[in-house]
Amino acid sequence: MMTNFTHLKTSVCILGCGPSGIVLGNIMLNNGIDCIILDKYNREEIYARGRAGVIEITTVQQLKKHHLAEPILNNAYTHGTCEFRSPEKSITFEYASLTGGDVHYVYPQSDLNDDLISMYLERGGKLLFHHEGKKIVQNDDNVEIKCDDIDAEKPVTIQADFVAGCDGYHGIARQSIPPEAVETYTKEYNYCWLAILAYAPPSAQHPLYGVHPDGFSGHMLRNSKISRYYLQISNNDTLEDWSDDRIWANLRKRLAKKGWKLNEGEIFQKRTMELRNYVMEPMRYRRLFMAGDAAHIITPMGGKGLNLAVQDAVVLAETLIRYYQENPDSSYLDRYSQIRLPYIWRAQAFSYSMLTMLHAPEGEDLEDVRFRLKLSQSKLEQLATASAFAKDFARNYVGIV
Ligand code: RFL
Repeated sequence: MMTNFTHLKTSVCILGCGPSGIVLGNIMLNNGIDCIILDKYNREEIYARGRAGVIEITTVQQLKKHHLAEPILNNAYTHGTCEFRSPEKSITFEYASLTGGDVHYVYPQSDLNDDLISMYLERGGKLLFHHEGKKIVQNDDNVEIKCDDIDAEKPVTIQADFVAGCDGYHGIARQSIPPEAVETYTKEYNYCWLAILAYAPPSAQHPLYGVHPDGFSGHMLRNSKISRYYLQISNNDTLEDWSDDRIWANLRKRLAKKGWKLNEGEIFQKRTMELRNYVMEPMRYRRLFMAGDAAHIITPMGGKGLNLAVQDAVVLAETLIRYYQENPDSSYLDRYSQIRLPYIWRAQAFSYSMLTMLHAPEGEDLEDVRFRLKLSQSKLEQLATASAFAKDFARNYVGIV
C-alpha cells in the first residue's frame, strides 16, 4: 500500500544539488558521514542551467585534496592571457607570467556538476531529485526539512543533525533565517548585462574585455563553434530593445581594434542579467549552514561565484568531518564561517574593483561620472605600467589565496 507520508533520517541533509551541494555530498560520503542531497529539479533540468565555467587554481587544489578534481584535470583547457580594449589602446594581459604560471581552468559548470553527480551516485550516495524543500524546522537536538516529492505528490520529512543550505540565492534556506539573526550586506547597480550566446567561432584566442564610453563589453570563449558575449545595458532596457543587429553593431564598436574582425553568427540565446552583491554574516544559524549563492552573491565579473561555492563546501565538509570524528564542542562549528568570510570579502573586493574599472559609470551627476571614468582609465593604465598593481590584479584574478 502506498503511504502518503515519508520520514527519513540522516546526519546531514543537503538542500540543493548545485556545485556547493554536490561537492559537500561527495566529501561527506567519502568520509563515511551519512547524508542526503535533495534538489527540486531532476538531473536533466539541473544540467540544462548552462552557466560559464572559469575555475580557479585554488578550487582545483581543494577538489584534488578530496579526489574530486579529475573531471577538470582530464577535460578543462586553460588560459593565462586576457585582453583589455578601449578606444585609445589595447592591453594584452599575460597574467600567468605574473602568477608564477598559475592559470584559469575552463570547463562548463553544468558538465562539472554532472560529473560530480555521477561520482556521488556511483559510490552509493543518496540523492532525491524532484524533491522541493518547503520548510526548515529547527529543534533543540535536530532539524527537520519538510519537502514535497514532486513525482509522487506526497510530503517527505527529513530529520537530520544539520542542514546545509546549498539552494542558491532564491532558495528557502536563506528565507528561513530570522532577519535579526544575521547581518546582511547588499549592493545593487543602475546597469545590468545582456548575456548572449551565438553560433560564431571565437574572435580571439583569449577573453576580451571592452572598456568604452557606451558601456562594457565582453567576449568569452566557449568552443570552436559557439561564443559568449556580454554587453552593459541600462536596467530599463528590455530584450526587445536589443535586436541582433544592434547587438553586433555594439560589440563591433565597443571591442574595436585596428585590423581586428568580429566573427558573427546566429544568436541563439540572449538574456538580461541583474548585477548584485550580497553577503550574509555569519553563514550559520543554529543547525543550518549556508554555502554558495545561498550565503553570498557576487557579480559575474572575475568569475568567482562557482569558485566560492565549491570552496565553501570544502571548508564546511572539513569542519563537519572533524566535528563528527573528534567530537569537539559545538562552538567549533563556528569556525566554518570564521574561515570563509575573509575569502568571500576578498573576492567581493576584487570583483567590485574589476567591475567598476571596466564599466562606464552611470548616474545623474555628470561631474562624478567624468571623475570615475578617469579613475577607471588610470587603473587600466596601471595594469600595463605598474608592476605591483598588475601582479596583485593577476593573483586575485586567477584566485591565489
Ligand atoms: P546553484 O548552482 O544555484 O544551485 C542551487 C541548487 O539548489 C536547488 N534548489 C532547491 N532544491 C530543493 N528545494 C528547494 N527549495 C530549492 N531551491 C533551489 C536548485 O535547483 C539548484 O540545483 O548554487 P551553488 O551551489 O551555490 O553554486 C553557485 C554557482 O552556481 C554560481 O555562483 C555560479 O554559476 C556563478 N557564475 C560563475 N561562477 C564562477 O566561478 N565562474 C564563472 O565563470 C561563472 N560564470 C556564473 C557565470 C553565473 C551565471 N549566471 C547564470 C548567474 C555565468 C553566469 C551567466
